[in-house]
Amino acid sequence: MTLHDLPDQFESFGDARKQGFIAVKDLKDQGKKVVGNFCTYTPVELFLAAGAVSVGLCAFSDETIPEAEKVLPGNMCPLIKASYGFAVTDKCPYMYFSDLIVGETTCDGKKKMYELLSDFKNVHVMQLPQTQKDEASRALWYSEVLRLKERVEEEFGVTIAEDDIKRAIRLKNEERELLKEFYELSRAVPPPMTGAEQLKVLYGSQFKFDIEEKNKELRETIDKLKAEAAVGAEKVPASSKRILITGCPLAGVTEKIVAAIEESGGVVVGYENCIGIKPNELLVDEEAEPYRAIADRYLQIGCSVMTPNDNRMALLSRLVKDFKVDGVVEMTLQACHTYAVETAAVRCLMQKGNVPFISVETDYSTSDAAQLKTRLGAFIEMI
Ligand code: BJ8
Repeated sequence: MTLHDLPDQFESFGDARKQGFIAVKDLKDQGKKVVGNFCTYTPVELFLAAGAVSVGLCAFSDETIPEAEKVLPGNMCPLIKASYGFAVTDKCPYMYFSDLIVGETTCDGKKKMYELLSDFKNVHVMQLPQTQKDEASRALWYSEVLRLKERVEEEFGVTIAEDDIKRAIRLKNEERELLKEFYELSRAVPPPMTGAEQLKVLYGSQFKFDIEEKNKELRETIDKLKAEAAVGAEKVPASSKRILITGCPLAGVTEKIVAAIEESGGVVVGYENCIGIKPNELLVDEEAEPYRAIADRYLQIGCSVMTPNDNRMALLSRLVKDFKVDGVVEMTLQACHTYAVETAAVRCLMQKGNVPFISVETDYSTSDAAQLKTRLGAFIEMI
């Protein structure tokens, strides 16, 4: 499917990334500050409260990997190499326009890459605790949120007032609630959209910078899908095997996984990973002290860099039931050790629930597309 084939309710999100390049340049021309980030742990409410624009940086193509490998080891996660490659070549307009780049000490590769990035970009690294349940972790992360607030205020010459941060929290919560309402439409049997269409909206929504406008468009998209379902439109055969995707972030070239599933009689009903459900399930408590509420919310994200990572397991168990899942496909990126090791725990969880499970490892090349199609096709056939 090309972007131009998208039904109109998905169209505006289909080319949002491309349009976002123009939009971010316009915003810079208007004097807006831009903050680039790489990860779901980044508390973007702080940037919005400071009047800055928050952008997700380019990390999903192999285009700049050869350049990155002049510095980074070849046997490293492609997401890290791509991120660094886009920075070093200045081929990512979002990176180019960023006044500040915020990263976190998530996996080893990322935190070491940030050191190199700091040599030529303005980088702030948050010290992310690696466990979620103890008070010391909670206190550390809270202090890191406050340290980021100070950095943003100093960098942009602003003071974030209580009303600013509360408004930013409200807006982001609204966006998350709308995204949740959107992807939960696929709990229906059959779902009202394919997984490829769902992904266009989830990924595309990251490149719309006016949140109020984005929320309006999300509302329209949801309403159109609901209206179509109400008149009995069936876009996906009811017999399609319902697949939940988990693992590393998936977009760009790794959409080959979605294509392999959906060309083999499956339909992706949900994305548990950082492109879909994981970043949107939790809300920031609007009644609590804002910075404490932000810190507590972000620290609960179930990424494999946490030990133990019970929150991912709890979320997966719930999603399998809620989305009436027939099978779970995990995608790990080559040399992502935390997700690769955690595969054993996810497999065990699925075995206990009698849920078919497969884990595939890939990178940002297209050379394994046929092999993935064979493996995922066989998986769907045996469900
Ligand atoms: S919250 S998933 S966005 S860290 S794939 S770079 S973990 S070696 S991307 Fe991630 Fe934040 Fe977690 Fe989400 Fe390292 Fe693994 Fe590469 Fe990864």
